[in-house]
Amino acid sequence: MASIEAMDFEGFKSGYVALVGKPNVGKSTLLNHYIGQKIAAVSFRPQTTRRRQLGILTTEEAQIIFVDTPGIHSESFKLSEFINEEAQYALMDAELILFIVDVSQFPDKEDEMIATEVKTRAGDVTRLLVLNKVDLADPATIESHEAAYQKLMDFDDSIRISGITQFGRDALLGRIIELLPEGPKYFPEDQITDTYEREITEDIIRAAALTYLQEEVPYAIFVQVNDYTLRPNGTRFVHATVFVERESQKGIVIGKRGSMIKQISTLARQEIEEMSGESVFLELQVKVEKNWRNNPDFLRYHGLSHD
Ligand SMILES: Nc1nc2c(ncn2[C@@H]2O[C@H](COP(=O)(O)OP(=O)(O)OP(=O)(O)O)[C@@H](O)[C@H]2O)c(=O)[nH]1
Ligand SMILES: [Mg+2]
Repeated sequence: MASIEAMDFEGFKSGYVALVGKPNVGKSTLLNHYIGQKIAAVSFRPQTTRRRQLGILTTEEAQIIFVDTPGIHSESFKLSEFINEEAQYALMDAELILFIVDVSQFPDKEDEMIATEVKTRAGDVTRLLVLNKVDLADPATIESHEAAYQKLMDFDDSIRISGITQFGRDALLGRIIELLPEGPKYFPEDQITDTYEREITEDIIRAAALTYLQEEVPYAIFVQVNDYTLRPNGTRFVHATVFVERESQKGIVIGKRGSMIKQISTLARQEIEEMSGESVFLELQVKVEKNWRNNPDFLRYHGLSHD
């Protein structure tokens, strides 16, 4: 039997494209744009994504398998190990790496840390520097910041884009397809992600909590969907538990006479409806699970551990 490399795919291209970069640079926003649907949770706060997630785009000429990753960061919870490993694994499997940065900001320690990860783990895989958020900076700033980012490693190419205003996004897609090797369709044409709606729903609820809660509280949250049932009247019934680490956080998440949890629930419900195209009834319950971010049993049970 012929090996995959030797087979003829008649010019069809395919491969895994890792989206890496520090938290909050716009990786998941870009993924949602290319897939044309909100499959990845986005928020204005860093560390919205906690797991690897595929976004699969199939066109006439190519199948691009985007791998969204959590931004590698330097906190020291047991949970952070999992988060950072998720990004590292994505690097090892990729055919192409998009190193995404926020060009409106000067590179910092976290950008350097990720650059080191890419250099040590990705071998000679093609690396594209994606300078995102050009809408937030003037040309002179972009110029000088780009020069600083270029120094992080030897990139094969660089491109300026905005995940919000469309600028450069089509050009980036074209460049990705050019750079991919010939290959098969790894996934059926109509499959757009490897993540079940149920898990996306968990991420959406967590992102809604990130949107409204302050400081450390939203990071102490873990969401588990317990019930995800389509009722005979066509409504999706969702029941989820919002875990926090301390009793005091529970009070904050619920808020005065339930005002905070109501806000979170309203935003989450709208986003779940947008994602699923169904009308949604969402019920949230808040529970304390002491210091779960450092609890190996809890993390393992909920799939947040590679041990
Ligand atoms: N102005 C501007 N904002 C952007 C752009 N791209 C993304 N954003 C915003 O940046 C914030 C973070 O976006 P995400 O897509 O969640 O970032 P991420 O890289 O996935 O972050 P993590 O999951 O935390 O690693 C959101 O508020 C986005 O709306 C852009 O090109 N311009
Ligand atoms: Mg993300």
